[in-house]
Order: sequence, then structure tokens, then C-alpha cells
Amino acid sequence: MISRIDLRGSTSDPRDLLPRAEFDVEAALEKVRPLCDDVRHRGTEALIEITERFDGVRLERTRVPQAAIDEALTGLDPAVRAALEESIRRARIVHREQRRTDHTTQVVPGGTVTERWVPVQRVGLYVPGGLAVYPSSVVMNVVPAQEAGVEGIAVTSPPQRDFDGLPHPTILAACALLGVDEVYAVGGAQAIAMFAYGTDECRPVNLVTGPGNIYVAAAKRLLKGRIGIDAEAGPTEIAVLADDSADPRHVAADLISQAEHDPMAAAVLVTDSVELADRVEKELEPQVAATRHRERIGEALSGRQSGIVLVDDLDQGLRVVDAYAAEHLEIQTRDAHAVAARVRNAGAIFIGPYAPVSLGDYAAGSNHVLPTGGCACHSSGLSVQSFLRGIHVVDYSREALAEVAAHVVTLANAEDLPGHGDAIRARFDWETPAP
Ligand code: HSO
Ligand code: ZN
Repeated sequence: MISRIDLRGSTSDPRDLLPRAEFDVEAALEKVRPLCDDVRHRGTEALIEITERFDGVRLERTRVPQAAIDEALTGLDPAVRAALEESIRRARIVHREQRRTDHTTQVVPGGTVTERWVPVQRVGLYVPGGLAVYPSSVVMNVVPAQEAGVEGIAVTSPPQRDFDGLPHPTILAACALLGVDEVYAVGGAQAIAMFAYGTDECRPVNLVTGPGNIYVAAAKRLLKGRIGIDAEAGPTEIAVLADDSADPRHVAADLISQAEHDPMAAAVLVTDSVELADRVEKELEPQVAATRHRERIGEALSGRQSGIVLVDDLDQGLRVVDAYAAEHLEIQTRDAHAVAARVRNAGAIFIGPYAPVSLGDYAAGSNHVLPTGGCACHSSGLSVQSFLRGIHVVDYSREALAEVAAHVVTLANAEDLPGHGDAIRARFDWETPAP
């Protein structure tokens, strides 16, 4: 069911040998452009029409009434409520400690630069609701925004036909638990356009975060600049780096857990043990057969984006996982901490037998909105930092400026921008103070 890629003895760049899911955002751009333009010009009216066309729901208004949010919380299963509360509590304690503090550097006497961390004013958080609904993603988006001090937080999620055209009630209940009262029943590219351009019901936002399907990713690409975005999320990925000490049942279960998201999800095992590879492969069959979403899991595992990669040793394994730069990377080896410390590229790293990705998805305290598609080699997952901007505040006295004035004038002249130098000289009776 899962293919094998034998890299033993290979000296080629592993990136060329590890296939990824096809995720052609460029092709989706042409489809979303007219939708976004329509929302820009016709606002709520366009949103209602587009939602009827794509979600099969006729909305009366896009904003979810407060009564529906309250009702969702009242109707929430107490066990789900307790689990969500624990997830929120853990995420909050981790994210609270991420908040950077302002820092002032004295460059010279009388001359300082302060880096001031200022939250984005208003953010739009997208919570998917297609193949699965993700109340946990409400937590992962809202908590860092709140801990950053964002004042305006709006959440949007696709309307569900089975729930009177409202977002899934557990999503609404999660919003209620987090104290978010601005929620919209809009999904897809049109939701990103609503956030970017604003409508009579939803004021425009400065930044949009959260995962979504290819049309959401395309709308983010299209509207980036007008709004800030976190990332263009692609299908989810898990890589497991394991040796012969790993438990094949755990490895198989973890590969399945992320394959469950999407037929395009990627599950990759990298191992130097042929025996483990064989045993994991054997484990997969009964475990997949026994689970509810066996069809899409089977598709994901047998897709060209998934596979078992054989390597000579853990050194080569590390080169492979670094080249792959997985959204989630599990280290299931002897000395897992030491091996994990050598990893350079991953969205999140899960160490040892008791830190499966599912723990991070819901309740480790870490964030589960992570870079996909190899972007982990240059980007990080969602954090408090994603919602802050560092503003440099420059404060120099006359003396401190005088001390460096000649250098500024020299550099300005070197760039043939004498007006820059004059802005300094104007402060010293058009002279250049000697250094
Ligand atoms: N593994 C997903 C997040 C998620 N899993 C939500 C379950 N619910 C992407 O990191
Ligand atoms: Zn997951």
C-alpha cells in the first residue's frame, strides 16, 4: 500500500527523490480571482450568492448571531468542553511565555534604539470546515493572537448544511470559551476576500491566519500585501525518523493519524532498519482497515507523496528529513533527544515514544498551525510573534547625532543622495560636524 524509496548508498540530493503532494496554488488563482473581485465590489450580497453556490447554504447574513454562539456553548458535550478547556489552558501557558518584551539598546550616550513589539490591530482567523471541522484550530489561532494583545479578533468558518447554515457548533462553542464573539459563517476564498476588503458586516482586517484548502491558499496569495498572511497552508505532512528501537505499532498509528486529514496528506517514514520498515508496513494494513476514514487514509498512504524511505544510517536519515523539512517530524530512535537536537528543518519536532503528533494537534501546548510543503526550511509555525510587529524607535540627542553626522553625510554622498546628508547638516547650521 505504501511505496518504498531506497536511498541507501545514494549521494543525490534527497529533495529530488522525495515526492510531495501536487498543490498547484497558481492554477487555483484564476478561479478565485473573480470571486474575490465580486466580494470586493458587492460585499455581503456577493458572499451570500457565492456561499449558496459552493456551500449549498442560503445565508441571511454572514455574521453569526451571539445567541447561536451562546447556544452552542450550552449544548456542548461536557467532556468536549473539558478537553477544549485543557487544550486552551496549555496553549495559553506556552504562548504567554513567548511574548517578547521591548528592548532598548544604548548605541552611544544619548543615542538609543528600542525595539517595540506592537500587536496587529485586527486579525481574521480562518478555521477550516471541509472534510473535517477543526475546533482545535480555533484554539491554535485565537490563543496566540490574544496573548499578543490583538484587540480585534474575527473568526470565520464555512457554514454547515446540517447546522442551519452556521459553522459547526463545536467551532462556535470554542469561540465562546475563548471569549470571541465576532464569528462569520463564510468559508473558502470568499472568506479571505471578506477579511481583506471588508463588507457592511465585517470590517477589513490587517492580517489573516489559519489553514485552509487550495482556494483559501490561492486567495491568500492573491490578497497578500493588502493583508498580511501567515502562510499558504498545503496538505498536512508527517515524517517519522526511526531506528530499530521504535515500536512499529506506534509508527504505523502516527502515520495513519495524519493521513486521516486528507487524501493528499503525506506520511513518510525514514529509517535505517529494513526490519522496522517491514513491520510498519505489516502494521499499516490492519490498522487502516480498522479505522473509520480508511478510504482517504489508504489514498494518502498509497499516494506518491507518502513512502517508507530506507537510509544507511541516522546521519543520512537526518540529511533526508532536513531536506524534506516536514510540517511534523517525530524522532523515534535511541537517544532521541540528541538526534532531535541535530534537526534543522521541521515545523515541529516530537521526541520519543510518548510525544505523538496527535498530542501536539490538541493538547501539548504547542501550536498546530505549521509550515507545510517544505516551507519549514524558512518559516515557523503560528506563534505570538506572528501577531506582533517589532517597531524600531530611534532616539538621538544633538550630541549623539553630531558624533556620527560625518559618516551619514559621507554615505549619502557615496549613494549620490546629497539631500540625505543635507537633512543632517541642516541641524548644524549646514556644517558637517567633525567626527
Ligand atoms: N495535524 C493538523 C492539525 C489538526 N489535527 C487539527 C487534528 N485537528 C495540522 O497540523
Ligand atoms: Zn492532525
